[in-house]
Amino acid sequence: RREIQLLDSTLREGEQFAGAYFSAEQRRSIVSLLDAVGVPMIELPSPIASPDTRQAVEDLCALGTRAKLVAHVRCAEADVLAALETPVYGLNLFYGTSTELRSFSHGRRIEQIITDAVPLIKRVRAEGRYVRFSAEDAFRSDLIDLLTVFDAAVEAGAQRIGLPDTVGVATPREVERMIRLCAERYPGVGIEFHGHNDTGCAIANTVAALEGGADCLDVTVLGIGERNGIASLSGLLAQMYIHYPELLPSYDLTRLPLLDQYVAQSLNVAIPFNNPITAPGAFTHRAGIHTKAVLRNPRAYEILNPLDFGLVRSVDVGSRYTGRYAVGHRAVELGLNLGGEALADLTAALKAHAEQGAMNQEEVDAFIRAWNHTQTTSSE
Ligand code: HCA
Ligand code: CU
Repeated sequence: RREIQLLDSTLREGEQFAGAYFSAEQRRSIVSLLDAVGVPMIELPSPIASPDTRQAVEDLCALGTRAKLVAHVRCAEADVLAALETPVYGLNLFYGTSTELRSFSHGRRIEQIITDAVPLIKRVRAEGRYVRFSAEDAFRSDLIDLLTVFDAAVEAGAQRIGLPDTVGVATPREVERMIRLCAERYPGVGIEFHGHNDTGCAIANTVAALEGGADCLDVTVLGIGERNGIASLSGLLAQMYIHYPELLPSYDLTRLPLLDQYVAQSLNVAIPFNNPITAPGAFTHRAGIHTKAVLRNPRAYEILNPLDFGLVRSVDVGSRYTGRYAVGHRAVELGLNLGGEALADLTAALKAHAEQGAMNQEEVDAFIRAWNHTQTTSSE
């Protein structure tokens, strides 16, 4: 069976999200919740980033999670040595290889990148730790440069190579092609993809990487990260649940909502209205045609079963698009058994009322009760 690992980078990439800050307690809770969901790899910031971060890496390793914890580390000796002093499972090394990053960021030539990275990869391997080497901004890198650097990294012992779409420029087709090219060129070496969402393709690109042969996919909770972030854990899990359920046996998807809520709360933001699985309306059905079918069989308009995620579906009755099946269903829940004609009248009245604006559940219930009351009193 093919093994695909999700790598969650909420504590590293995620804390690069504008305004994000995770306290020591929040870092611990996030790692524990990720572990409960079953995410197999968790990326932590570089221990050299700050004294608190170094301490956090130590403390998080001490939690004894099932998930393997790796540190995200620049290809600089001091950074690597600091990470090796902590008990992390391995190091995720990275180095910018695009013309843009080579000119405007670190100013190094490809030969220099190799000279810097190779001894560090060997060093990490010599310590018996896992090492991944990624080429930052891979999708704007010259192909020959990219492969030259990867050849050297693999030769030096990197167990996985990473292709981040650092600026979110790639299309799904490009991603699939590049990943396949690398998977064929480096058999026996893992391939990791990390997709930014600048053009809204993060999840699509990450799925394309999976289809192209990647064995490690980077995500964060809610997709938080630099600028507008990367692929979200819930988005990837939704895709895998449908297309690759055999890859999810060790996950507990019912723990996902709590994780998303916890991270949203820690950031003081709401879960995005369009978030896969955990958006407030992700399992709310509204239009009459939809609700009629869903009340017969939810599969009509649901590809994900909310129960598998510990969630429930709801039927929104309070709109001008509502239908008599939905209204009748709610009326029954309120203890009213209306005949066909009465139901048609009630539905018409409710739709007319909703012309002035959407009604919430309480307003709908009050409306149905009041309508029923006038009916019964007027017929006396
Ligand atoms: C960063 C860049 C990075 C690294 C990804 C990786 C990216 O924020 O420093 O290590 O593979 O998007 O390129 O997140
Ligand atoms: Cu990134």
